[in-house]
Amino acid sequence: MTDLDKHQRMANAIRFLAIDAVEKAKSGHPGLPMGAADIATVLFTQFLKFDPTTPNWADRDRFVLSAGHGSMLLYSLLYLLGYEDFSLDELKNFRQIGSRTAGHPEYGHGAGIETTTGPLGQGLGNAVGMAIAERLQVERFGKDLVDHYTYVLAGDGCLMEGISQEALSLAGHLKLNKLIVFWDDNGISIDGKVEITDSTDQQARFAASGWNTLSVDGHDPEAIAAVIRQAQASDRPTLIAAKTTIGFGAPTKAGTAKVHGAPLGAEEIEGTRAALNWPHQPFEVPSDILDAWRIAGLRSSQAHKDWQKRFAEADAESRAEFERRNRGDLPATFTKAMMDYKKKLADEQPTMATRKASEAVLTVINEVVPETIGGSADLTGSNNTKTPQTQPVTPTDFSGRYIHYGVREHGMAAAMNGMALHGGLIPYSGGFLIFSDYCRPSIRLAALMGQRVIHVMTHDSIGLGEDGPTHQPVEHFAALRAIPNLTFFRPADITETLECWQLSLENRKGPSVLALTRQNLPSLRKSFEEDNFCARGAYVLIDSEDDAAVTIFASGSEVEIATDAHRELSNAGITARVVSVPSFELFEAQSDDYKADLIGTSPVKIAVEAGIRMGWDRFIGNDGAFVGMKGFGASGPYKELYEHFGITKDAVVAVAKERLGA
Ligand SMILES: Cc1ncc(C[n+]2csc(CCOP(=O)(O)OP(=O)(O)O)c2C)c(N)n1
Repeated sequence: MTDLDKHQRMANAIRFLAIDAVEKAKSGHPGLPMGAADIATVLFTQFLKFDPTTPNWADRDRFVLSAGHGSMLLYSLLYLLGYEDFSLDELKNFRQIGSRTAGHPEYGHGAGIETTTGPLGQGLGNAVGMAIAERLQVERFGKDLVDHYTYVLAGDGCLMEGISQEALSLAGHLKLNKLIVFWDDNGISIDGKVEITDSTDQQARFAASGWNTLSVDGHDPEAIAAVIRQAQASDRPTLIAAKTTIGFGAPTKAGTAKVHGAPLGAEEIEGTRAALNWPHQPFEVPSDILDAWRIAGLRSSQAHKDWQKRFAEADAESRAEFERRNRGDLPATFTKAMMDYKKKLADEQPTMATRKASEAVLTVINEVVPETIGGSADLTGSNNTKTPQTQPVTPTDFSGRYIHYGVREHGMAAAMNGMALHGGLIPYSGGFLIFSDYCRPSIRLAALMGQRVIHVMTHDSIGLGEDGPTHQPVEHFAALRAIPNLTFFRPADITETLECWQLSLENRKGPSVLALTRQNLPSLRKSFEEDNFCARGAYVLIDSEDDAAVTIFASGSEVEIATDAHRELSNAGITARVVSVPSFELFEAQSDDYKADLIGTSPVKIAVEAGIRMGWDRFIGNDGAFVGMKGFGASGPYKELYEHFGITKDAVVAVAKERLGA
């Protein structure tokens, strides 16, 4: 058997596993795996550094299947290479409930899947973050411990999505030379030929953003190997435009949209078996070919051993620190630093905007947690995410800890996911809360994947004032609270800001959003408490000795309004309590008893939040009173806007009195 024969039979093993699994599931996407099998075979058998026996080896090369619909390409590879989590039975259970082989690759379903993909373009964005992470970690731990590539397979769809522009221009700017993207240039998407919708010169586009661009016949293994070698030597990220035929080998459907996302059908499969000379039963891989794949799986075991040796020889401090950061543990000094600062705040009772409070807290955090990587989407001075410890990362210097992401919220959030997935880093970002809409798909994926990324989102309501309704979040609290496994925080003062930061960092299993104000807020927590009150999601800030006639629930900047109203109600002889609600999600996680006690039995329940009502009925019931927004905001000085929209102490007092008949 010639090398070429062997290559083709190995690639055909991928093709037929994909064909057979899609056929058995009666759904899926055979076209991409069939078209990209040659690229994948060359990459995985000759270049990619990985060890199936230790899938999470920190210095492995990363492979991201950005075109996640081609999931059977990845599952076939993982099975053939000998990854334990991907048995033949798993492939036979493709797309079934509980299998590791979901419709699209799901991070956490099995070791070997580096990220969840399916929403096109996200994988490309993640890969940029992974490549940034690699460069950052090289600066911190040296080439002996960190030296890997990030490879991506992206389709036409990934490149058409807007996120691709943010991702590629960021990567080009940062000169991420160890990022290598294969573009599966098959000219086909779902509606037919790509030319019916797009006529971009993709290579010119990438080149314009500082990429190295190469092209290759995606079915010629020698040419593919040569082009990867060239890409590896580049001083810039590389796009490899690989001309392929979607559904390669299918006699009537190859090269057409028919093979993109539907089973081939018995007749076409028979024809494909004949055309590719693959006379085997469904899911059968001849033993010589399976052996060849398994041997390919062992290819990097020596590289892994060498790495282990270098790791063992590293100094004890670097070893311990490398392992701690990769495990995701916070440093032992973290809790004490936070406690000390909390005590100081209780003494000093500062008045400041929570965005400023966040900066003050971050200055404490960044001193003791060296793995945080800050940033902002061109709003550094507004988001207050940069502290003295975080010098900017530049194309030539990755020793810094602060990324100027540019005006690229979506690219930023996707890259942050990639950094978190890479391991060893805790990314946090800055942006305006209103533009959470611009990066929501990546935030959702962070939640789905259970990744610790922290989004500082400032200018969180009409309280931002003059910039007006285009910049004033109204529905965003509700929209973010709706994402499962995302913790949305809206702290009311500096102490709550500290507590919410602490909770965000301690939550390894999901992302957090901190919604922070532009306007000043007083300290509302009057005494030092070791307990993290925000951990309960909602807590009684001001209690009443007797059964309270009124309970006022509020979040963020409106807690001040609630406390002012409380004072006036008390003066009028009306018993009231104030509940601060920094996080709906953490409240829901409390015991039923806690929740029932907290909501209480006041005949009048009022919620105050400068957003829409959605979600607050949980606290105040259908018949509760809501003081907040009903529609979009307006442009004007913020105090006047609060008056204009009736979100005031007087409004709260008035509704309380009216309902009490007082
Ligand atoms: C953000 C997003 N929009 C739409 C889809 C639905 N979708 C899945 S694949 C696809 C076409 C992709 O075409 P291409 O990347 O060329 O893949 P190929 O046809 O080569 O497999 C579309 C629109 C998606 N998965 N993600």
